[in-house]
Amino acid sequence: MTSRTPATATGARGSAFAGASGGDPSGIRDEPTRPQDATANGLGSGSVPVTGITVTRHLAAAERHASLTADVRAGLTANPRELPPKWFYDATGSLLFDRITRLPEYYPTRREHAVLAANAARIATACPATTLIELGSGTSEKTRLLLDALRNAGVLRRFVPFDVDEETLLRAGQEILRSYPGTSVHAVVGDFERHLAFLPGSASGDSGSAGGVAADRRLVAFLGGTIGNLRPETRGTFLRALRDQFHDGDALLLGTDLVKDPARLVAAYDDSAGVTAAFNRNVLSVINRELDADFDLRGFAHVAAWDPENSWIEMRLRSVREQEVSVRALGLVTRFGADEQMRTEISAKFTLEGIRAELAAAGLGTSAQWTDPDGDFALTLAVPA
Ligand code: AVJ
Repeated sequence: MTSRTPATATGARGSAFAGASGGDPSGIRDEPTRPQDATANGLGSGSVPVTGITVTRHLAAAERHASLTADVRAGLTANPRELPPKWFYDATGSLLFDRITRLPEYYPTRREHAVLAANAARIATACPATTLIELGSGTSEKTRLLLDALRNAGVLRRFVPFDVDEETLLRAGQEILRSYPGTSVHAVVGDFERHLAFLPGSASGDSGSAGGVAADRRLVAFLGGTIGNLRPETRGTFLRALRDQFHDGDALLLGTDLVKDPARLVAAYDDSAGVTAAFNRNVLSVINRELDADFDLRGFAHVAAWDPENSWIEMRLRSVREQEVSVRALGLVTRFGADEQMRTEISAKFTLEGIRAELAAAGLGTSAQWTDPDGDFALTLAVPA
């Protein structure tokens, strides 16, 4: 198809991945989509029209599928079994998460919003960034608080949402384009555990000149407490990778949920309306659909537990009976014992000192730290030490 957008960097994926381990990422194409490419974004029906958004794809559908396949094979054959939380977020999972953020028990989103609303202007003063990069977007309301503050400071030029899900990115990008005329949007489809080296404006992944952005100062926002999905070692690797590509003036804004009464923590992950339970089981629907499996969702119960040793909430799925599951795409048939539990997510909870120590270990100095009045949630602003 001649109308296919050149921004479909499928052919460049190989070099993007080679680049991730030190190769040359120059094969990545970053080109603005054109109006006639409106429906040619590879999303098929239900796709979002794209105009004026530059898209960089590190993670095309085939790569995503290979990654899911590997994760599910490893996870279902491990003992105990475990599935990574990133696979919750298909269209249904993203909608369910959105409902979670409005549940009475799920305080983190509201608390973080409050801390951000109270301090956005200070953040923009401390880091007058021309580019706002948001890792794991879909938090558009909070994004707007930051974009407004940077716009009011007169510095904002570009918004870079970075997410695994292209549809989410494009939808968010369109809305931002509409509300912030004059601001360019450069969406990056990728996995922040693997493609961090290619943030726009960095030495290796720069496309800043193409977007007309020079002397780029970047604020990287990683909000929602999503860093808590990573184990401590992985957090260290991630923070170090981020720090390694920071220039002077760049900063990280990190949102983290804080340790509190375990009853409140557990309630936030086991709401009375059962939305979190549906969100948890949704990973089985994703596997059923994408890997031709036959998980019976009614055969798995939602479990949320506080682990004080590791300081994290764990979500698990408990097989309510002995049952056999077939994952045809893997040629795998596997038996779950009655009451067998499979971990689907960890969500770490932090202390203010603990956050500063983890950042310091990665070469990042804390320049400011704020919480909501109740001390439920923290925002930390950090710069290269
Ligand atoms: C989006 C990863 C921050 O860990 O609180 C919400 C996901 N899981 N309820 C979190 C989630 C269950 C959420 N994060």
